[in-house]
Amino acid sequence: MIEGIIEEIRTNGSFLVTTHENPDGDAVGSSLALAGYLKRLGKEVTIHFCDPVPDLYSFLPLANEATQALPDRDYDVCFVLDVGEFRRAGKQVADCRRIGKLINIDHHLTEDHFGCINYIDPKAAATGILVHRIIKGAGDAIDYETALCLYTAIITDTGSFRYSNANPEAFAVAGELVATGINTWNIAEKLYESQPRQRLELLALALSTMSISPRGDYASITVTLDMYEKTGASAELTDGFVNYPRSIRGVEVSVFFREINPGLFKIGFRSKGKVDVSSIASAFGGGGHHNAAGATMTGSLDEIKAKIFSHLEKSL
Ligand SMILES: [Mn+2]
Repeated sequence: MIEGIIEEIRTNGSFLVTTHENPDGDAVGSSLALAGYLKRLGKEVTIHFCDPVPDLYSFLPLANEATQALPDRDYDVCFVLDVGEFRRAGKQVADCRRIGKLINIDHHLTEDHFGCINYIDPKAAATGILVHRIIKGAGDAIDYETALCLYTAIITDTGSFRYSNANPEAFAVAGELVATGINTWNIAEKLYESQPRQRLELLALALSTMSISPRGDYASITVTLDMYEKTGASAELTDGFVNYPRSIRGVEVSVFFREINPGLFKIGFRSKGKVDVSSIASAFGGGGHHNAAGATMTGSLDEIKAKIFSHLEKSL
């Protein structure tokens, strides 16, 4: 599999590198690492993300080169990274006939094998791990810039090595990346110690809504539209809020109610591992993974909470 990808890199000249909408650390890090590697080989590379690179990751090399407008030209090869379903790469890529041969590199459990080559390994902690395998497989070294990107990909997708996907390979690759001279504290500071104050102000309001079930096995928090107004925070700053109720001792499932529009709510579910929250989310028309899932519901907040809590009372 890797040999086929290395052969495509060797024999082609122009590459498009893209990832999913609302890109996370692995999406940005793995894409920029691969793009930088291709550039080092003297290839012509366009980095296209359908959404802007979040501020949090703007310190990564080449982050400023990511373009939201897909150039109107032909490419030999299009690398699609960290994308479980092709439509998540955005409409421009999905509709384009000029992007060349599709190579799908991913670690999600997925049925959507949309590439000519599909290098999918759900055991890999991050897509960044797969990019590392490709560069090493080609016999090339990992330089400092690539290491910055790949380390960011790995620590964000493993929750700083806390999640169960942090396997021996993730630690081994991280060790190799650190040996290139990257400063892990600097990266951690950029990712976790540089929050906008509005995020903490919004979190304070959200935590004040916390409710815990009678048995103490699930807990929830809520963010409403007026909280954004009060704090000046935007919706993207709620990233990670859903983890707070889960961190309570005894809580197996956390629920995060987020108002999108009046009467329209996104509900995020997180599990500590014993409960499959994807089946809970699918009972409400949503979906996801064992430990992380979501649904969208309409109605009043009280109605929606009553429906979800009664489902949880019965199913946990
Ligand atoms: Mn990922």
